[in-house]
Amino acid sequence: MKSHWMPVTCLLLGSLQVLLAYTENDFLVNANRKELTDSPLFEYDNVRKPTPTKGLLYPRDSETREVRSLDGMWQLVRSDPYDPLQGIREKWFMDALRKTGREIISMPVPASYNDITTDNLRDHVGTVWYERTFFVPRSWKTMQRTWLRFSSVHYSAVVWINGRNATSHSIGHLPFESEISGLLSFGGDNRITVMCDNRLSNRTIPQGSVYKVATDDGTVPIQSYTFDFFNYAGIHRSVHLYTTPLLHISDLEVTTQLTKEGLGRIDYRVWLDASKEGLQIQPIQLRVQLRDKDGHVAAQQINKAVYHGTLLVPNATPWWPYLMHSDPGYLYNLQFELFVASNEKELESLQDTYRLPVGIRSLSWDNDSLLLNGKPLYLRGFGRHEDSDIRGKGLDNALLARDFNLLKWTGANAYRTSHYPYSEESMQFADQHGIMIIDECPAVNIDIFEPQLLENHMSSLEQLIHRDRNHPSVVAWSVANEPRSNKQGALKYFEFLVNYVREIAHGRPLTAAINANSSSCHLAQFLDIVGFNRYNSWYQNSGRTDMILNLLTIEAQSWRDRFGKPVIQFEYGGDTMEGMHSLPAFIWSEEYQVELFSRHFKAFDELRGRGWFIGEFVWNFADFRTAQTITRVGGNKKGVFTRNRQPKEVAHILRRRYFALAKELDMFGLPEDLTVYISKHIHNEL
Ligand code: GCB
Repeated sequence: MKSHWMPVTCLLLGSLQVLLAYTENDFLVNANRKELTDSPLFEYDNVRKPTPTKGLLYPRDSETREVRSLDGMWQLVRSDPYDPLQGIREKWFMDALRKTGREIISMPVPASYNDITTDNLRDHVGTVWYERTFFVPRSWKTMQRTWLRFSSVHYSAVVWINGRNATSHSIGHLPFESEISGLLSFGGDNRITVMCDNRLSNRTIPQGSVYKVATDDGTVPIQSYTFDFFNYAGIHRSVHLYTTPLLHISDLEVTTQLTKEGLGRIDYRVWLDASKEGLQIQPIQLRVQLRDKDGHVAAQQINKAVYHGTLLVPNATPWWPYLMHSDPGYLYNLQFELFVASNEKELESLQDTYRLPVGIRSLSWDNDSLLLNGKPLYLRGFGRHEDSDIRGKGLDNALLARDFNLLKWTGANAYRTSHYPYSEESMQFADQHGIMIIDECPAVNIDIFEPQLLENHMSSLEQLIHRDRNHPSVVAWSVANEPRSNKQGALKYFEFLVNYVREIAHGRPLTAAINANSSSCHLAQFLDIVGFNRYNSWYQNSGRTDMILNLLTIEAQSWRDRFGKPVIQFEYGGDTMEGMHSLPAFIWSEEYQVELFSRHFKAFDELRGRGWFIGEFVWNFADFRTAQTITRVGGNKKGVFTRNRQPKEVAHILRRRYFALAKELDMFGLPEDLTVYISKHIHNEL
């Protein structure tokens, strides 16, 4: 049995380390990024690999566990941007935040805090403090442990329960948790306080900088970053309390395979964890049962004192992507039950149960293709953002459901989680609907390569892979988006990074979205699939849709010739104001977006014929908010859908292409509403 019980002293040490990161120096040295871009070349021999994360199973009810949501209305206090650590010095966590005398703002969780109020909280730099109270029943005190789990706080967080430090974490979009049994008042009211810091530095993932500017009202700190989306912050995803028994199943890992004959194979590994009292409990056996959608047992295994094994599933129902099978996204339920010796001699009692949805499929790749269940894939989809009006990057189930309906309406079969890990709920949705995911870590636009950045970058990938490794929908890990990979410093940095990620890749190929040229990129040589972003007839040759076909096919071929790997275009597109029309097409008009897409389609078809071009991804699924710049009208407008999730003209064209591909590649029938009646003589057909 492997225990990762962590004494409170350790937790405190962890928090202290996070707090130490918040010295003024750490941020203000970034003021002059230009100077730092010419940093020396580093050796990475002494770089520490991240300590593997543990636990963090998605909180699920079972006969041995309870889950409570702490979502709802919290209270927020903002710190002085000139003095972000005041609350730490003055110990604001020791009492209710209203005692600070500062303005209390009602703040929904989950949500970004930026677009909720009507004042400049939107552009706040530094820390904000969240607080709420909650009740814990008396019954939770005995025979179980209580855990506190955050699905994501951006960028970093320190958490206190009833004034005592509970946990801390940095890097947004990733979950963290901690046992809080020793900090709670059972049968009473409890207070949770969270300090959230949105400041980015040269060493955060992603990078950014804080510098001071002189304004009419004095000097103020400003945050700047090169990535093209708003740095929303706050408690972005759900907060849960959950209970486990004193000895419980703390972590699970599954890998699956499917043979040509239809035999499914599931290899699993189970980790147990015990509190001090739980160490006395004797595990007797582990029962692993695979149940199909109707609840029938498809395979099972009973292990005594062994916590890994293999289930064989004859005539398995495979997991298939959307539009590759009539029943896509088939999931089994894999049930883990831990039995222990009960008080009465020789009897066993159920100690813990956890159920994990599992899709059975094989994933493999070679120098030409990516294959699922032995079939070469052609990925057609989007780069996206978790972004919406008012909520910012806050999880919103209505938005999630709408987005998946739109994805399926367009006939897409994949998307990239540009440029950070998306919510766990969206990963579950992708599994259920058969949408394939290129799973990206938050390393967007990194450009100052150095050892501490590398440590954080590795950690972001370790946390991402640990969180998502059991999802059948994940078909590749993306290690970065548009790093400055033409710089000399990128070579050793990425060699080290990719070697590390290979050790933990859990059966997925590695890719990245690259914007350097094939001749100067130092990253692509380490990848399994080469992904590039290119804005032909937008950022280059603006207005010239007659300059796409040649340039694009020549570039894709150059990636292929240099690296000999499968190639994907991860981004192409152009900003488009909904409702703006122009004949002939003019940039920013809906007609221009249609023409630009259509020319790309032609290039993609030419490339598909060459046998190694395996995917096309539009930038972007929907319009999204960015920082304020003169090149963005209310945000980035490259969406096929508006920020409100309504189609631009191009959405109908893209839909026709994606369904045409489904028909051509997987013999799928076309939806009836794909074409409209025109006349007896003109068939608006595919
Ligand atoms: C890119 C970036 C993406 C931007 C996009 C654009 O290359 O990867 O984050 O939003 O270009 O629209 O400029």
